Amino acid sequence: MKKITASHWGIGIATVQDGKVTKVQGHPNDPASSQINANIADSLHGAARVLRPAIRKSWLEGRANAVPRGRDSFVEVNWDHALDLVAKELTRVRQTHGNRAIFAGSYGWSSAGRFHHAQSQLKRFLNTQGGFVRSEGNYSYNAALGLMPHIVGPYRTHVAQATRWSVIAQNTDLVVMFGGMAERNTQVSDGGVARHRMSDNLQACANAGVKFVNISPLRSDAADVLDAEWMPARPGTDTALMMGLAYTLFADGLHDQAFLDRYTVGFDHARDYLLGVQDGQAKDADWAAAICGVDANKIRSLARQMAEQRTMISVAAGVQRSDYGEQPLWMAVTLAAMLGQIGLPGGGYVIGYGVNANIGNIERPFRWGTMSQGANPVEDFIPVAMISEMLLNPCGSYQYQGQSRTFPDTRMVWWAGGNPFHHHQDLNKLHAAFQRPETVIVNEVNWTATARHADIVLPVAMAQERMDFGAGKSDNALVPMPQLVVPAGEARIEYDIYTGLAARLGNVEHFTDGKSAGDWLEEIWEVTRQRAADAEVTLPEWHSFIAGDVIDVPDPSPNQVFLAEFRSDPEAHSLPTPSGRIELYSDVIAGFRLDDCKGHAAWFPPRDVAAGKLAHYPLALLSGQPKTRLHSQLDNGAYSLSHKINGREPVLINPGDAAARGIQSGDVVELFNDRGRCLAGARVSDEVSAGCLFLWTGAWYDPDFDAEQARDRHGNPNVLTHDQRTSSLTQSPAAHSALVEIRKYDGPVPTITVHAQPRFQSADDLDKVPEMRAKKT
Ligand SMILES: Nc1nc2c(c(=O)[nH]1)N[C@H]1C(S)=C(S)[C@@H](COP(=O)(O)OP(=O)(O)OC[C@H]3O[C@@H](n4cnc5c(=O)[nH]c(N)nc54)[C@H](O)[C@@H]3O)O[C@H]1N2
Ligand SMILES: Nc1nc2c(c(=O)[nH]1)N[C@H]1C(S)=C(S)[C@@H](COP(=O)(O)OP(=O)(O)OC[C@H]3O[C@@H](n4cnc5c(=O)[nH]c(N)nc54)[C@H](O)[C@@H]3O)O[C@H]1N2
Ligand SMILES: [Mo]
Repeated sequence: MKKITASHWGIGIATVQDGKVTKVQGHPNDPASSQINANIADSLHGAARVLRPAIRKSWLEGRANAVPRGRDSFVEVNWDHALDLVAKELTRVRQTHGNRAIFAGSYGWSSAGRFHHAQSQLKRFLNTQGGFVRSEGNYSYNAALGLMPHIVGPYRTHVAQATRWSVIAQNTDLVVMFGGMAERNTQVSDGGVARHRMSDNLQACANAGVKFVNISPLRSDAADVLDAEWMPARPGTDTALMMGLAYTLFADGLHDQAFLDRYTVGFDHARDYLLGVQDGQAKDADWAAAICGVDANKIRSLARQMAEQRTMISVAAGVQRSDYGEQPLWMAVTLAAMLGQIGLPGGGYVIGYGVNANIGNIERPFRWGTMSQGANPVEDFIPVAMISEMLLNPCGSYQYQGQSRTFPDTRMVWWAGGNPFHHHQDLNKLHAAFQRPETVIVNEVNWTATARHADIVLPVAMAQERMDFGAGKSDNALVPMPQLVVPAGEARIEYDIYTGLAARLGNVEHFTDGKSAGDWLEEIWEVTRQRAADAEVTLPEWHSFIAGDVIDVPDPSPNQVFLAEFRSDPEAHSLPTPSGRIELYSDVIAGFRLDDCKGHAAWFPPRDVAAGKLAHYPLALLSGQPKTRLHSQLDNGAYSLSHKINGREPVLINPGDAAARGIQSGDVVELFNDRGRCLAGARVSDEVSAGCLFLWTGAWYDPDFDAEQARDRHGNPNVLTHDQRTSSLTQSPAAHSALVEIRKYDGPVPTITVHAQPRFQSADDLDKVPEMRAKKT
């Protein structure tokens, strides 16, 4: 039997046999379906599923710190026991410390589906129980979220307005890509993507003769079809390179003064900085070349080409996921403003092309229905990437958006639908931070490292084990997601878990509104249908939709040009900035008087470099998104495993760097710095520039606590990254700025343990636990 399913990476057609999904293929109407589908079957029925509720042994024994979280064994219990424990613990924490002691930011992508969205379910439940401390922002483009409103406008709105690729194919001569445009990342879109259009759109650009320059440590960040000129710069030096370009424009009189006068404020500050009026340092092409490693003549020549032609400046989100990540964004806007092409078809800048399948390709014509999360009585939040800082510094102070704020005193952490031991930086620090709370609850489908750091693990159903519908946040399709198989073991849908908890806590109606999961689905669909009708789109009723195929709805703005209206009339369509114009100098940010973000774009060397660490750790570690999976999801699936080397995640190393260390393709290698170490599998390739290593994110963290620095056996780059964040303006993650060294690993290659079940206590041992003796029947 074949049935439809949906994931963030696209629609799948699943073959279901004897109650199991045996294969998932792409939808026939998808021009470039994702191979990530090939991970689903093995992981869904895999050895790492959480099958029953489980409690950490020391916590259950009332000796919570006897064995650290992450190293302890677990005791499986029945659902009644687990839900009683959670209800009791939630009540205790609320009564003793108040709801501000509960952190449930719960950042993460979880899986597609409008209703069974893990974070929304958890938040709705906790909002009915007095609330929780949330997190603000994301790991994807947080510096943009925090900076752009000051200088041009809200980032999410703006990225949805990105100039379309069809417009670029028709109008653009030159696309200069800082951080490239990794096609592998356009497999994915938040909430789903029905048709993968990027390959066709890039092909159209190539056919039209658009020239591409790829400024990135990875040659493959530009699709082969583009035949891009590869101009690798040292990681973290894009701001300096852009300044060299900007200086050249100014020195040659190629900047558009009329545009600057009419549409921007503060160019004089940016110009003085470029000229070195205050610090005596001209930021010219020679200065830039010494920092970024690109030849000064190439920089000058590129600047002139950009001024002579219709040029689109593109900045990949990854570029801002680095030290002082606000600066390349601000400098890209400054450079684009100097070129004066902002708002023209195919000119100007876009930040975030390639960050998902749909940016510049498609948008949704109306908003989909959703289940209300209710209101959170707790107002407090933390910037998302301050999780370790918050746990390690209860009541400590920190800077954010010009404010001095105070961390809550967290006693309980609840995570549903995210994997912080995948996504956060400096995992040894996070491991220490996770020892601090009194209780950690994790809802998971698999025994990830995050589940292994919990006290209470609640097993949840995967997308194929529940009924839902898919609709991407920026996609123009609606996808039925019928239930394909029954949940593994005793796993439950999260709605039923919270219903059970709310019943124990005496306010079940508050959570359910008297509805079952099925009732909610029909209601959310009806809202979607109504909004469609308002947009003159007719959708079928629920029962025929869920039994049918994907439904495409129209693209609302196929020819959109970013900031075209502002350009046509900057008064009538002023920007939502303090001046209404593009702020190349921001009085607001200057007024914050921050050491790490001035009132205009400025150059700051990456922190590890500035600290002199190159002497010991000469290689820059990049850790972008993996081609073979979504983050850490389904890492134990066939496609993900097929790319591993001797069971480890592949790390790309340039032939020169490999030869200098006696490393060959296929070797198990050890990457290390003063924060941590991990094993990986070497892939020697001139696809990565000299001086750089590229290790994909998402191999499940598998620490060997008996080894030096709790070496990770598997190849998770976040044991090596730092947790210092971009700047005190936005406190964004800065994973791409880490220096490391690598060597061939000669020791015995350890077995990967994290793809199997954790250690459970045997029944004999259980009897020694008084609580368990009482519960055993
Ligand atoms: N070094 C480095 N680190 C990075 C990045 C980088 O570039 N470099 N990129 C960052 C970025 S951009 C992001 S977005 C983050 C991603 O970080 P995350 O979003 O945390 O990563 P995922 O692997 O998607 O985690 C989702 C988890 O939810 C679980 N899950 C799936 N469905 C459900 C469900 O229905 N219910 C529940 N309860 N759980 C479910 C999955 O098993 C998985 O463990 O990583 C960041 N980390
Ligand atoms: N297959 C797949 N696709 C995905 C995801 C996934 O997990 N798997 N995750 C999705 C998510 S949540 C996000 S946020 C997006 C991320 O999308 P991006 O942020 O665009 O992706 P990254 O891979 O982090 O970074 C892109 C490239 O930037 C380059 N880079 C890094 N640092 C620098 C630098 O300092 N200078 C320059 N010039 N280049 C640099 C790296 O070579 C890297 O390949 O991808 C999405 N798409
Ligand atoms: Mo992301």
